[in-house]
Amino acid sequence: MSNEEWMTSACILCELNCGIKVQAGGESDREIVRIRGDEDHPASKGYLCQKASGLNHYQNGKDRITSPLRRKSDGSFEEIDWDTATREIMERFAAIRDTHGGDKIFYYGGGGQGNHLPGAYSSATRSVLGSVYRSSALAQEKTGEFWVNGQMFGSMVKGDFHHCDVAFFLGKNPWHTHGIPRARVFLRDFAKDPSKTMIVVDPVVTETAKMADIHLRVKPGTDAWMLAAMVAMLIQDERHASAWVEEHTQGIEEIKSAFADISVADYCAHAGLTVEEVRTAVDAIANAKGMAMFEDLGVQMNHHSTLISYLEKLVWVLCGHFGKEGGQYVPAYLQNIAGSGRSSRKTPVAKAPIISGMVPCNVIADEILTDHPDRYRAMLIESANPVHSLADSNRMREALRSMELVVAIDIAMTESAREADYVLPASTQFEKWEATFFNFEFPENYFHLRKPLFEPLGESLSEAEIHARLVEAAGVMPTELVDELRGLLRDGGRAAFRERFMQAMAEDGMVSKLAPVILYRTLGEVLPEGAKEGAVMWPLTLGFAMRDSASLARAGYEGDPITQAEKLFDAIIAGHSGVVFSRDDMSTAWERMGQEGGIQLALPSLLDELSVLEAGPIQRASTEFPFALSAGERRDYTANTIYRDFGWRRKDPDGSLRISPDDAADIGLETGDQARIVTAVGSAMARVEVTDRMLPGHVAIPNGFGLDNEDGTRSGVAPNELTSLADCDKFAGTPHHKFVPARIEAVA
Ligand SMILES: Nc1nc2c(c(=O)[nH]1)N[C@H]1C(S)=C(S)[C@@H](COP(=O)(O)OP(=O)(O)OC[C@H]3O[C@@H](n4cnc5c(=O)[nH]c(N)nc54)[C@H](O)[C@@H]3O)O[C@H]1N2
Ligand SMILES: Nc1nc2c(c(=O)[nH]1)N[C@H]1C(S)=C(S)[C@@H](COP(=O)(O)OP(=O)(O)OC[C@H]3O[C@@H](n4cnc5c(=O)[nH]c(N)nc54)[C@H](O)[C@@H]3O)O[C@H]1N2
Ligand code: SF4
Ligand SMILES: [Mo]
Repeated sequence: MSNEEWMTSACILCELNCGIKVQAGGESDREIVRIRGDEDHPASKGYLCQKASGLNHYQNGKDRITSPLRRKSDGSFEEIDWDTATREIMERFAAIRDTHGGDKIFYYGGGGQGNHLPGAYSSATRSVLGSVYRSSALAQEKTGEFWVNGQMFGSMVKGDFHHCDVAFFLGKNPWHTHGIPRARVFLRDFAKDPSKTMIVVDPVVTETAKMADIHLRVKPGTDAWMLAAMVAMLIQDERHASAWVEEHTQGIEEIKSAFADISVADYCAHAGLTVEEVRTAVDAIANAKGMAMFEDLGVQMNHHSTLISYLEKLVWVLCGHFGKEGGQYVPAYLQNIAGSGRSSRKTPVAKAPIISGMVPCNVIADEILTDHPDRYRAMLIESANPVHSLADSNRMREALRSMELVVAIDIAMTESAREADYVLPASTQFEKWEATFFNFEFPENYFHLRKPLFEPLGESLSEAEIHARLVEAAGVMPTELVDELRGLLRDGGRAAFRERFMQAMAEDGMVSKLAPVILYRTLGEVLPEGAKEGAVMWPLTLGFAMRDSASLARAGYEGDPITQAEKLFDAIIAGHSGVVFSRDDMSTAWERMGQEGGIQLALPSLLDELSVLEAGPIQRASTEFPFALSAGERRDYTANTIYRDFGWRRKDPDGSLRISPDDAADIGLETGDQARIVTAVGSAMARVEVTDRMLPGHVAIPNGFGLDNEDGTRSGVAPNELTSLADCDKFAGTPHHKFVPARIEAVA
């Protein structure tokens, strides 16, 4: 049976969240049987990649949980009802809060690639618990860059790829990982256009590198030397845009003195590149009308990552590629998931810097496995799988087991949920209204609230409902106010409701903190088409209208800010393919920059860090671990752990270990052989793929593999059984997953 109706939603496998059209069918009409791109989606415009066609493996995947679960004394789980679950969970959290302080209750997650509403609703529960420390996957990849952005620009920045004439991908393989809308169409068109230049810096001959005009095949882990050489070339040859720099930046004298004596020849050699290769790239950047940059995991999960984020930005700022077409801009946002980039607090035990409010992922286990009085004692995990995704899975498992209470909110029985005391079943992203805050497009930015395709399975609930119930179970939902607000919505409409709600927030701080669940229980109940979970968007549209009324007006929402916000909110609820909410030109980049006096070039702690480069990269060829293992490469059929079901993979079903022909010959390996990967923390067996994509000394395994099956077996290598907590960046604490010292052994 198949339902002919095409319903609208989005793919949830990467941050792009391309619009999809779906037909349901199969058993009880609950299967996704047909998927095509949604032409009406503002960014993807009908585009999809090959991964989206498997979305039924997410919706009807294995390991789905459909009832609240409680751990029994024998370690197994039993089903309980929601009232018991929410009551017991809040009683036990409250006991920990009252004895040790709410700051001992840690929150991890809040959303994956396609679902950011859980994080918005969970803030209510966290306020009730007094939980102040939190983290998410962003604190093992992006926080170093956020910190640099915060200091240089006072805001996040993005590259204007769709208008640039030079595109620079640094440790990024957009052919597979996207990161820009319609990535493959973009890359093909860009590569064909003789007036445009694509620069790719990657030790691997990736699909993207093959399309590049300039592929700098840097030695693994040495990007810092290459980028320092680039800055030095610009300074020493006086190639930088001096008039522009004079007008828009501060600190050029410090930069001149820091890079005056760097040996360009030595630094290029350290990176395994010739001076001519690097100079060709620098010439292209210096001569570009607009250069757009994307740095990603190849450098962000590698040595000197925060320094690299800084050097990379110096290269294009010195060439004037900010605030002009094809350069970098400051995006409009409804919810700023990147935060301020500031770091004003430290973690309670390890004293690690908290950037943009997030505890570095690599210290979480150490903050738990200690007798320090300030250790985290309980954890709420939501829409994340830290046992699988954070460094040193065994240590994370041990940390969770040692805690007084762990609660996981997930759709599936994951490696992390298995360590929890309670598991709460969330509806899938196709069973509730859901959205991502990962959109940062320019000159128009958009937002897409997706309508559910199916009823929730079993007893599962949306996170909005779960957090409302947790707050109610704690007895702190202001029920009189809720009733009053419901009455106002019924009789007086939105205006009277807004006035009373604003007044209540001004009078009582707790009302502001609980606002998401109060709105869900009031405004959410009267939204068209039952769009309950959309309620939390209402204050976000108001916030944007207050900050950026002009941008909203250019996008077609006229009137005073309140009128604009209400119009935008209604459009978001009604617009099932997404709506454009901002329309900018490059002058807005300058207006949005949170930095007085222009771009700050001189960041003293990172300029000091340049001295560590003087000694050159560490030589490891003759050590116990002679290889740099990239643990977690993205490939055709990887999508974090969103698909737990392996049936969707049409290639590389067990996730091969890629190795260069020279190394394979040395060790005595051929394609199809089994090899053992050994690191300082663990070992694993993998099938070998000999390929000249890889440089000698460099091997790679994919991410998202190694999920545990119910019967105790595991499919493929779980990368973080091999990675270490200690191996991380000294500024942001982000792990060196792309450079795990390893040994490869042939297995008879
Ligand atoms: N297919 C697919 N797409 C995805 C995802 C997925 O799981 N699967 N996940 C999404 C997520 S969460 C993220 S964060 C992004 C990540 O997107 P990317 O960062 O593009 O992904 P990776 O493949 O992890 O790493 C990028 C590149 O870094 C290179 N690299 C390794 N070592 C070095 C080095 O020393 N220097 C340099 N310059 N490069 C190096 C690798 O060869 C690789 O090509 O992808 C998103 N998109
Ligand atoms: N070694 C190594 N480790 C890595 C990486 C690497 O390259 N190498 N990459 C890292 C990166 S960049 C990232 S982003 C992380 C990703 O790792 P995580 O942030 O842990 O997230 P995902 O693997 O995306 O898993 C998302 C979780 O959300 C659940 N889920 C899906 N839909 C819903 C829903 O609607 N509600 C709820 N409550 N749950 C839902 C899924 O079942 C899954 O458990 O992994 C990181 N780990
Ligand atoms: S995985 Fe492919 S189809 Fe899905 S959102 Fe990303 S680019 Fe779009
Ligand atoms: Mo990521």
